[in-house]
Amino acid sequence: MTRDYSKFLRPPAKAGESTRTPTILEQLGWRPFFAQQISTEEMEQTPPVRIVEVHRNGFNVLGNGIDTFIPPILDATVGDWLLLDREAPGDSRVLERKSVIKRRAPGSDRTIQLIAANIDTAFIVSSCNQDFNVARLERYIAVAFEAEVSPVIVLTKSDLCETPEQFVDAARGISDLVPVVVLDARGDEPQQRLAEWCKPGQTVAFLGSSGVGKSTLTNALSGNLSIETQAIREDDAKGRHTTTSRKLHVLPGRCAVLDTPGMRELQLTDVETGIANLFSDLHELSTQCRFNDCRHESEPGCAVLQAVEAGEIENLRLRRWRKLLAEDRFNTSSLEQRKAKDKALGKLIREVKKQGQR
Ligand SMILES: Nc1nc2c(ncn2[C@@H]2O[C@H](COP(=O)(O)OP(=O)(O)O)[C@@H](O)[C@H]2O)c(=O)[nH]1
Ligand SMILES: [Mg+2]
Ligand SMILES: [Zn+2]
Repeated sequence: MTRDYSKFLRPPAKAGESTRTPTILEQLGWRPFFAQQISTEEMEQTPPVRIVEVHRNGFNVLGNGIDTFIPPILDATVGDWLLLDREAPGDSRVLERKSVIKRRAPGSDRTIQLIAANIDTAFIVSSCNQDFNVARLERYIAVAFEAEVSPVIVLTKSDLCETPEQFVDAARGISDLVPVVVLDARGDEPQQRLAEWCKPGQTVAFLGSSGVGKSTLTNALSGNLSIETQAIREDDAKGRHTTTSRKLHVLPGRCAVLDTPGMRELQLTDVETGIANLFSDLHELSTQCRFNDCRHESEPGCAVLQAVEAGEIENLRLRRWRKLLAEDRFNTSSLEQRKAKDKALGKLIREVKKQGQR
């Protein structure tokens, strides 16, 4: 009897594909963009590690032969690459990011909350039920565009819906730049349908409201890490929070996957470019308005309103665009005022200290 060893052999390489097994760092998402930022010497003295888990009192980091817990570092977030300072881990340097997803923190003090760094693809998840909301999807897409992360809309619970096409059509109408996938998040479907974005070395994140299937999708991709998912009541489509901390699951031979807790609100801040990318047609038109600061409400010579009147642009879409622009302007300006205030206060404190030293 001859044995079949074929399954132990690697499949033949396709043209342009390297046969080399990715290193541990590469599997964690390491790539030339980060390597370029450091010297060989630094690489040896302060080895790169990636933040894979965020807790109140610190971070879990992974590297080549490193799996450790370090104190929190200001302004670092899950997905960040650090140069690990072994003596003083809390002083480790954060490498420049390829991308960062952020929002305005909930509450009244309008600060920025970092959601994740160095994500390649953001799967924006909604289910084919009452959760589906074009305005909400647009919000996430604008944030992804601004962060320079590629958004993909994932519509879950196709199995519970009689007419998923209706949701797919509405999602496809949002932007030509955003692919749409509809699936049952349980079982094998996600592995196949999301494979294109989940190659080794890639980092993907699931974003969206609670109960839409983010943890179920993470489970499906990882082939059963048994991440807690929770039953949802059919009548009101409301899920409860089950994911408390953000965790990047590094799947050997596959991608790294970030599951996030459902965000009750995704408030925009500093996403002018993201909004312009998403509503590129409206943005383009607005450059032809008579007034530079046209708000496209009732101003004379407004090219946007003219296009709406001519039936070229949907009025509801115009309204959603205006709402996002106004929100972004408001949050961004108050953030700048705050920064200016903090700066002034810092200066005052330094001067008082100086006087005290005299
Ligand atoms: N039938 C069906 N149930 C799903 C699907 N996706 C998620 N669920 C269920 O919806 C509930 C909430 O899912 P979960 O992954 O915890 O949502 P998360 O809050 O976004 O992480 C769980 O009971 C899942 O089993 C799907 O595509 N089809
Ligand atoms: Mg979850
Ligand atoms: Zn206008």
